[in-house]
Amino acid sequence: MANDASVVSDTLSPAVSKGSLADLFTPPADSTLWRKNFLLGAATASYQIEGAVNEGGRLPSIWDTFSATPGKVLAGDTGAVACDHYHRWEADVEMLVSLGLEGYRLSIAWPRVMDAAGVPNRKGLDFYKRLLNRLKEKGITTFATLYHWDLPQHLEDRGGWLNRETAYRFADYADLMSRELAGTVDAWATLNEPWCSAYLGYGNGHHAPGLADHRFATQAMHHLLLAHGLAVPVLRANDPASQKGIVANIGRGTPNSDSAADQRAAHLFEVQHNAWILDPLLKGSYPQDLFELWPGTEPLVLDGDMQTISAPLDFLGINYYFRTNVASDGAHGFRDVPLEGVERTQMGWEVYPDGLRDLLTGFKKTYHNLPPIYITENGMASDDQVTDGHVEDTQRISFLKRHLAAVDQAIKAGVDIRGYFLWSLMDNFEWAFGYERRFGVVHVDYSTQKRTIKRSAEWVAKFLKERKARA
Ligand code: IFM
Repeated sequence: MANDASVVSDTLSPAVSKGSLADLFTPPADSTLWRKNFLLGAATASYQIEGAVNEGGRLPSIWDTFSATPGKVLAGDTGAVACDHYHRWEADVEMLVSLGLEGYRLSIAWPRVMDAAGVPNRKGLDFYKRLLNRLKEKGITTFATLYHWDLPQHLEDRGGWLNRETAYRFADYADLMSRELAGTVDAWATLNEPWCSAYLGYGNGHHAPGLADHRFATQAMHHLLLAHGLAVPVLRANDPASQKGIVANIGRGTPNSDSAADQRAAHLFEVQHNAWILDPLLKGSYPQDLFELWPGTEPLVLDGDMQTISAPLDFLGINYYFRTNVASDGAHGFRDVPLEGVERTQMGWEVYPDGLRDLLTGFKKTYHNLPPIYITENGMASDDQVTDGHVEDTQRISFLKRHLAAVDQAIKAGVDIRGYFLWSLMDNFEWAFGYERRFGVVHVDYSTQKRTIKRSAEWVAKFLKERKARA
């Protein structure tokens, strides 16, 4: 493949070897991140990197349909080619290994591995088998997510996540995957960010399938969580040695003033972003405040559902990106009040590492059964350019350092955090923002598919090399 990703752990670029930016990334000597059992890896997702949407018997997903609909994705971009990882996976694994990364979190495309009648697609299964086997051979710890938003279109045609039946089809899919891939996956995550699937997909329509009704969002969430709950025992039965969990994106909401109304608004923001998912999983019930925010949206819940949903987890994956400053909207809810003069990323998201620490320590107090945590995504987008073969993504180096410091603080405050995955290994299809927003620690030139290691990746590699040498 056209891959310029040099073996960076042996040949660091001069700026990095000289250590001129040392203070930007290297954690302090007393940081828990130096512990060699703290897993450091990178994450990706199938639709965002694979491409090859019509190859090997893959069926259409809701994101193929959505991105082909004019006006839904910036510049009309689609995941049809993406990073062409389906064809370039071997070089991409080499690149990951060359960076010294210890873990890789990927997702499996449901429409690639099963047809509408539930018949396995051998070609699709073989792709993931080869990939996961290679990662194992290379000593990489593998986290596989079963659902990172690419629902088969044929299921959406029957109601998607609004149809309870989809949860049972998901359990069948989890059964197939865990029988086929047992032994190659260290940790299974059922769902990635059910908040995004339910709210962005069915609540405000910014993501596929593009529906916009809060009643749809709460019902879709219930079926997503049910799908998770039905899948966990199946995964346990088929692949007992692996860990089983789920990945939630969490949001920090801070009040715009000390007023009781704004404090309440910040509370409701966090209920909508965090408790909506974490309460059913860890307490077995939905937070009633959610239905104050969205009156009349209680989902249909059948007997036994909440028990199924709240079965014990081996780990909880946490994805964190930014905070939102909010005020009361004068009625039942909140409105965003963007702060002036704060550091932001290419997404316009505020850089706010304390939010990660505060949420994690808060969850420890709220949920007495909080499972061990992996930060399964954290990172930032910047408008990165390749100049003379390099990408000077200094803001990202600083972002990563500050968020890793927040993780260290949370660990020191007693939260059991076992690892951290950068989002993302490489630039990729950023959903409604297409290819414009670059989250990778590796740059992708989409016209040639050339990969270029960014400075941030060099720094992570340097740290991992040093940590290995000290062990
Ligand atoms: O790119 C996404 C990813 O698919 C899910 N979590 C957030 C990332 C950045 O928006």
